[in-house]
Amino acid sequence: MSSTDEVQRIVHEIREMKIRGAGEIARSAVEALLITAESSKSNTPTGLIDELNAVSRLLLGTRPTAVSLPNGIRYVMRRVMADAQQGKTVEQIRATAIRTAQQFVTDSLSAIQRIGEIGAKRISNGDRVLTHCNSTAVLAILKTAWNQGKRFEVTVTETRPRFQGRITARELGSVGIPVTMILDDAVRYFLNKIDKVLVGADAVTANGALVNKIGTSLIALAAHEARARVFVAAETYKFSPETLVGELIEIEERDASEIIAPSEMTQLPHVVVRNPAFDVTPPEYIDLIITEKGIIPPQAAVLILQEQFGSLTPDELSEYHTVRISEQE
Ligand code: RUB
Repeated sequence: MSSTDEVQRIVHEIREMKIRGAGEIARSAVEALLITAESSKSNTPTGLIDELNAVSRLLLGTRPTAVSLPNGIRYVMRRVMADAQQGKTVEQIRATAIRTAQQFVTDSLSAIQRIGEIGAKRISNGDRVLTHCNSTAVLAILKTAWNQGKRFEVTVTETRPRFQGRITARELGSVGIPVTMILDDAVRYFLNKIDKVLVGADAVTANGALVNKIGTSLIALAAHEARARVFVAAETYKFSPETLVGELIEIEERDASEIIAPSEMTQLPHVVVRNPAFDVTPPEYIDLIITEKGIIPPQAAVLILQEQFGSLTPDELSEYHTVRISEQE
C-alpha cells in the first residue's frame, strides 16, 4: 500500500469507526502525520508543511467530538511550525514531525498505563462497577486491579446503536472478570446494586464537564440519585483547550440508518430520527477524574488546561476548532 493510500485508509477507518475510541483515534491520526512526513518528496519547508496541513485537515474532518484528535495534531504541528519559524531545513522539520509523532504515541500509551495504576487504587474487593461503551483507559484500570488480585464484578451496558459494550464485555471476560451485560435502558433498574460508575472521555471541558458516549449523562444522573460514585478515566490530551476561550464541543450526529433501516424509515414518512453519538455530563455529577497526572476533582480541569496550553494565544487555542467546524459544513 502506498503512503497516500495508507493515510487515506486511516482517514476512512476513523470516519467509519473501524478505528474508534478517543485515544486510538488520536494515535492513528498522529501516525498519519508521521507517514506523511516520512514519505513526502517536498524539498522545501513550505512544501512539507502544506502536505502536513492538508492531511491534518482531512483528519480533523473525520469525527468532530474527540478532542484528542486536534490535540494530537496540535502536539506535532506546533513543534513543526516552531522549527519553520526558526528557519530550519526541510530535513530538520521532517525529523521533528517524525520524532514528535512517535513521542505522542509513546506518551499516550504510558498515560493509559499510569491511569490503570492510579485508578486501580480506587477499585476495592467486592466492588460492583458499571461501565458504558468501550474505553481503553477504563479497561486499563479494571485489568490492573484484577491483576493485583482484587475481586469485583462489572456491569456493562450494550451501548446502542453500535454495541461497543460487547467489546468491553469480551475484553473483561477474557481475563476472567465477571461481567453482566444489560440494556442501556436498564441502568436505573440495576443501579441500587452498583458501587461505582467508571467511564472514559472523548473530551473534558474547562469547567470540568465530560463529553462521552451518548447515555453517559443519563447514567451519571441516575448514579447521583442512587449515591453511586462516578469516576472518569481521561488522559490529559482529552482536555479541550478550545473551551478555555468559550468554544463549545461539537457533538457528532451520525446517520439515522445506525438506528433504523432505511427501508423501515420509508414507512414512517413524518418521523425524524436523531442519532447524536455523545452527550455532556455536568461536573456536579462527576466525583473525580483519573488522569495520568493524578486524580483531580472536575473543577480542577481548568488547571490542567492552563498548565498545558497557558502559553497559547486565544487564536492558537481555537485554530483547530475553527478548521474542524468548517470541515463539518
Ligand atoms: C467511544 C467512547 C469512549 C471514549 C474513551 O466512542 O465514547 O468512552 O472515546 O475511550 P466511539 P478511550 O466508539 O463512538 O468512538 O479511553 O479508549 O480513549
